[in-house]
This record gives sequence, structure tokens and C-alpha cells, in this order.
Amino acid sequence: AETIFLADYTPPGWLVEDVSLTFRLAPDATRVLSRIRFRPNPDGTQDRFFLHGEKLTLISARIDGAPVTPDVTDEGLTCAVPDGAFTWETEVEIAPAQNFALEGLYMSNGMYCTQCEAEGFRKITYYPDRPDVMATFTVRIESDLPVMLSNGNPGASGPGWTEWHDPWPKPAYLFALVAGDLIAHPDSFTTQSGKDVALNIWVRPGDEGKCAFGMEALKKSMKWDEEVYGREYDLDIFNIVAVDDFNMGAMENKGLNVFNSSCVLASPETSTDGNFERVEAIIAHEYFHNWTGNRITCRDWFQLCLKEGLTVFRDSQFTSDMRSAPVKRISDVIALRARQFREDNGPLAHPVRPESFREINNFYTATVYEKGAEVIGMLKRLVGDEAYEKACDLYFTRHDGQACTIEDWLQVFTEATGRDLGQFKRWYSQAGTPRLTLRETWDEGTLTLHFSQRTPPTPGQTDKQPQVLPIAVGLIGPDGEEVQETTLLEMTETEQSFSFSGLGARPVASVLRGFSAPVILQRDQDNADRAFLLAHDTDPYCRWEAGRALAKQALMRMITDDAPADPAYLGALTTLLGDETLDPAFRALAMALPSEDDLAQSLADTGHVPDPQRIWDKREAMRDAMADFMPDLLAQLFDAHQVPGRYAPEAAPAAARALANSALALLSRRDGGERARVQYAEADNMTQQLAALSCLLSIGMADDALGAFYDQWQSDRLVIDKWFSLQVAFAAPDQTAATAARLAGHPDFDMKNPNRFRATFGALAASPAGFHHASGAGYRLLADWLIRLDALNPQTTARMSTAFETWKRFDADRQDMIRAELERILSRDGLSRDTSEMITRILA
Ligand code: BAL
Ligand code: ZN
Repeated sequence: AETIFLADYTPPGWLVEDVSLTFRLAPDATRVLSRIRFRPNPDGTQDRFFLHGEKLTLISARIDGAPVTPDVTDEGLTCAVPDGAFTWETEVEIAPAQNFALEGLYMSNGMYCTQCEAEGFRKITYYPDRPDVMATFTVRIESDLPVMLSNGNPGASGPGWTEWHDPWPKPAYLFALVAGDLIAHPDSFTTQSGKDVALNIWVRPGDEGKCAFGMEALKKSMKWDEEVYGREYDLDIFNIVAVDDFNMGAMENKGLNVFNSSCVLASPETSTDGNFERVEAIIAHEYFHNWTGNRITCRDWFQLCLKEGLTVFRDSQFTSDMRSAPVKRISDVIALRARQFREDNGPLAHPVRPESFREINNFYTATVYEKGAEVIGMLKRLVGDEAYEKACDLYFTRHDGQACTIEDWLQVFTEATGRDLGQFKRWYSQAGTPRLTLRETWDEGTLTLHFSQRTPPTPGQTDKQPQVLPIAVGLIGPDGEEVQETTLLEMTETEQSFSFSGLGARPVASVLRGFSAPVILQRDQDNADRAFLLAHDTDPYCRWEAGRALAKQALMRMITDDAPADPAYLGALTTLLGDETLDPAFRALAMALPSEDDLAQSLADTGHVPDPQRIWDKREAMRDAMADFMPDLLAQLFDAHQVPGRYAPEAAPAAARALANSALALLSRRDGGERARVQYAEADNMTQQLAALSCLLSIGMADDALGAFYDQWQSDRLVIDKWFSLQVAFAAPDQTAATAARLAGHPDFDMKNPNRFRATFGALAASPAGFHHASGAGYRLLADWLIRLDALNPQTTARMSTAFETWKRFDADRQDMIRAELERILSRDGLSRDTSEMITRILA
């Protein structure tokens, strides 16, 4: 298929009044009957009536009751239609049991379920499958399964059939259907205006015990959205279903959210603290879509960030309110740099609002989601909290029930604030991570910050214009007291200076507080100033960043100059870790070293060719040095942060566990795994069990524990995913590919299950030294499996091909090997549009 351009948008020729669907479910021959009332769109042209449809067997079609014979292609059908309004009816047949792409209607462990975003509805029936066509849906499901669900409110039901009606007009991508032998975890919620809403989390028998946490998260989300955004739920019922085979994390279908079971099921015995936090955030995210995505949706898929950036921003606000705001912010920065900066600095870089695509599924990216959320965060910072609230209120009242654009979104801010957001809008159109360079001068009581910004070229965009950068700055005096509290500098030029005068002594500038703009700050700062900020900065992000800069500098010198581990860094870290006034979660974050990938990017940025094995060796050496430098402190941290009593998945005990387990990882390097073995044996929750197992794996002493872990958990799919992934993640680099290959031959490996595939091969891709091993074994293995998976599941294959996106950083031998593998994939007959687009872009 050809490339689709934002600039080519035209309104639909016909609008849909309402839709009635009947599903006669059967694994290999489901019949779908549709009755759609069309009317001409006064804002469109009626030159060609086209309905999307893929992999459908057309049984019959009628217009106003009379049989018609449409022209059918692989992508849809066209048909002569009357002037004015008419009723369109079709019957089609589909085979959900043969659908391994997990898009459209498919089966997972005997249950029927759907995934329609972005363009899956066209695999269910013929329809104008575009988000600017919104309609009310009535759905009848016929099967002998006990539970049959769709969007909206339940209607009539009888033996073997159930009806649902969704009164809220919605695009087809929000359609959902689920049928199976499911058990409900029920609850209820009373909205702020006093309406009772029935809540259910539906699971397969055996998973009932893993729903309580998700349900609490849902109720917290509903309350939070009322309190913070004034948004109330709008149906009598809200259903969540857990599905084992799912390409994404979850999906916000109206009133019927479908979740990857890994993102909703949680119990202390089987889920880590990290899993709990993720479940809470994803439940919130999908729920928040009810307003940002569903009630107000996207005009076209180029506007994806309109709903995703905003909803990610909202879920991060929620997590900050529920847990620790500084820890959430720092974690988001780590994730942004790891995924979005990586994307922005490689061949897949694209604007937050892309301008063309071949396969929209390839644009559910860190740039659209996470950078999209950063853009909203900047907007809020620039206009202030009050104006942000006013603009959001205007957005909700003005656009309720509409399919909107980024222009609509920015317009409410322009009206609410009187600001010209013309330059700000570049954040949506310009790809790449701006480099912000800072130089400081000091002159008789005046400190001047000289900034310059430059965004490197990205594919299709060579010349970049300056962007609006909100730069939050504070100043710390020599005695450690803050002499200038946080103030927001607005940079709009390529080069711009800002002065602070009337200062007694030269302060240290704390810059980009709260990570106020998603940029790479380049600043010549000496280690004394970094150590000073690490000790005194009042901004938690900048404080953490100072420590990270020290660690990075030390590691870079170990890698490039064979320097020993920097005692100044180790000393500063020791002081920080021993400071009992600091949140243990913050200290655990401070103890983590910059990732291998992060170091590789920095090496490439500074003109070096990164050697993944050397990076791995030096990080290991640094961790040994940390263990040797502060053994008593580590033991003390480990002992002092043991959490007694029953496990609770809350922020405070989770923070203590995080710190204790970070200490344990270093202690295990010196105690032969003694503490970890004890912790493993005594653990009554997955956080402690998995942390202990990881420590044992990292020192090569986990054989017994691995076997015991498998025996204990072999019937729990989500825990066995962890067993797969940890073995690959902790393999020595020369064993990573062999380990993944061995696990792919394990009887529990199932390539049709995206979670299991990701657990194995995602772990390979996330282990740079193993994946990029000089033998090329990692490249070959991943390419072999991507080729196999593409025949079944193009979406997950394309997603995982991003493992190769950093290839141009590496030496000629590695580049040659990777290019050969990419070309081998690309040369396959029948390669999916998804994967072929991705590999082509990576190779370009
Ligand atoms: N809309 C796709 C899944 C999500 O972002 O919630
Ligand atoms: Zn979303």
C-alpha cells in the first residue's frame, strides 16, 4: 500500500447515523451482520462510496432492502448508492480462530475478543473505518458462551444471545466485543453527581484472586478525574477484561476496556512493586481515555498524539498524586531518554504529529506518546496551572462529541491565554531532540546564562527552526542555601541570555528543573559543582541529574581512558545514600547507573564508536567498585530497609524494598549470594523473590533457584514470562543469544503469545552486549524469529524490529552484519506492510 499524507485529508463523503451489528460466533466461521444508516456529509463530496474491509468473505449486501453487488478488492468495496440517506446491510464471514495477528476479532484461550485500534474494525465488517466517522452502536451477540460483552449499556438478553447499546457516538476503532467463560470481580462507584456505575474486571477462572488491586486503581482513577479535571463517567457500567494474547498493553474501547493480562492482573505473590505501579497507571490511562480519546477523539490518525500525549500526561499526573511526584518525574525522564531520545536520534525519528505513514500501527511510538505528553507538560508550565485548567474546560465543552485536531487543542489555549502558540506548535511538527547548550558568565554580582539551541537533522527534515523552550532555573548560594527560587525562562531564539543580578557571591545554577523541556542539556560543569548540586539542590530531578552526570562522566572515562572508578563519584554517592532524610526510592534511583544504551549514545555523540562489550565490562567494574567502596553502608541500608509484616503494594514500603534490593545487588558481589539465598528462601512476595533471583543470576549462582522458581510457578503464565526474560537479561554477553535460542525451544515457549515472545526476544534486544555480540549471533537469531513471527503477527514483529534502530552507531563489522540481516528480512516474500515499512526506514 502507498504512503498516506496528513496534507491529503478530506472529510468523509457519508456519515453514519447508527449501526446495528449481529455476531453469530463460531471459531472458524463467525457471521457478522451489519445494518448501517448512512447520510451524505454536507461537508464532503459524494463521488465514490467506499467501505474499508479486509480478509472478509462477503455473503450478501443490500441497500434499502434490495440486493446489490459491490466491487470488492483486498482493501474494501465500492458500490453505487442512492442520493440522500440509505440503509446499508451486509453479512460477512470471518475466522477468529485463524486470526493470529490479534487485530480485529480473534480468539485467546477459547475466548473471543477484539482489537480495533487503529484499523482493525475493517477486519470485522465493511465500514468507513476512520475516526472522524462517529456513530451509536447496537450489538447483538449470539453464542453458547456464558459471558458476552460489548460497548455501552447492557440491553435485552436471552438464552444464547445478549444485546448492548452504546448511546455515545464513537468511531469504529473504539468498538469491542468479548465472549467467553469469564468470571467477574464486581464492584461499584458512585459518581460526583450521584449516578451508580457497576464495575467489573472479567478474568479466566483461576485469575479471580488477581483483580482486587486493579479494581481499587479503577475507583481511584474515576475519583481523580472528577476531582482534577471535572470529568465524570457516562455509562451505567464499566467493564475491564483481561486477555492473555494481546499486542499492546491495553485498549480504551468505550465502556469495555480490554487489557493485556500483564497490565491488569496483580497479586503480591506473583507481581513486583513495579508491576503494581504499572497496573495502576495503565488502568488510569485507559479510564482517562473516556474523555481524552473517546468523548473527544481524533479526526485522523495523524492526530494520535491529541489523545495519547494528553492521556499519558494525565496518567503521569495521577501517578504523581497517588505516589511520589519526584520519583515519578525522574522515572519518566529515565524512560523518555531510554526510548524516545533513542528513537529521536535514529532513523525512525518522526514528529509528535507525523505527516505521513504507510502503516499507522508503526506510529504508536514513544515520540507520539511520551514526547507528546512532555509537550503538554511544557504547555502547562508556560501558561500556568490556572490557565491550563481553563483551556482544558473549554476543550471539553467545545469539542465534546467531536473528532479533533492539534489545531483545535492549541486554539483553546490561545483563547484562554491570549498567547500566540505559533512557534510552540513546532513541537508537533519538528522531529529530533533539541541540544541545549549552556555557558555561564559571572560579573560583579550578576550571573548570566547564555543558552543556544540546535536540533540535529532527522529523516526528511534537515533544517530546524528554534523551538520554545521553557527552562526552569534556580540558584544555590555557596553555603548551600537557595538564593533564587525556581523561575521559568522562556527561550525562543537560537541564542539567548538571561541574567540574575544583585547576587552576593557566585551561585551554582540549577538548570532545567523538573526536566522542564525534553532536551539534551550540554553544559560544561566541573565535578565539584555537580557534587555540590547533588548535595544541595532543592529540585529532586536536578539533584538526581547531578548524580547521574557524575556517574556518567566517571563511566565514560573508564570506557574511553581506562580510568579507574572515580573515588569522587563514589564518595558523593556514599554521602547521598547515607542521608536518611532522603526518600529511599530516590536513593535507589540514584544508585542505578546510566544504561548501556545511554552510554553508547553518549559515546557516539562525542565521536567514539561504542563497543557494547567494553561498556558492559566497565559498568560491571563500576558496580564492583561501588560494592568495594561502601560495604558497611550497603549492609546497613539492606538491614535498615527490610519491610516487616504483610506485603503492601504501596509507595512507601515499595521504596524501602527498592533501596534494600539495590543494596543487595551490590552486596551479592561480595557475599557469594548468601543474603540473596536467604531472601529467596524466605520471600512471600514476588518483589523480594525476583530481586533475590536476579542477584543470584547476576553472579552466576542461580541454577537451583531457577529450577525451584520454575517448579513453583509453572502454571502461572505471567510469572513464567519473568522466568524467560530474566535468564536472557542476566546471561553473560557471549551466552545471551544462546540462552534466548534455548528458551525458544522450551515447551512453554509460544511464539503466538506476544508476552512470551517479548519476554524472550525483547530481553535479547534489551541486552546490548549480548545482542550486539561480535559474533553476530544475536542479530541472526532475532532476524530468524522476526521472519517467523511476521507471518503470524506483523504488529509485534514491526515493533520488535526497532531493536536494530541504533545500528549506525556501531563499527563497520557490526553494521555489515546488521545490514545483511535487515536485507534478509526485507527480501522475504509476503513480508507484512508493518515490518517492511519499519525495516525500510531503519535501513534508509
Ligand atoms: N489506544 C491504544 C492503547 C492506549 O494508548 O491506551
Ligand atoms: Zn492511550
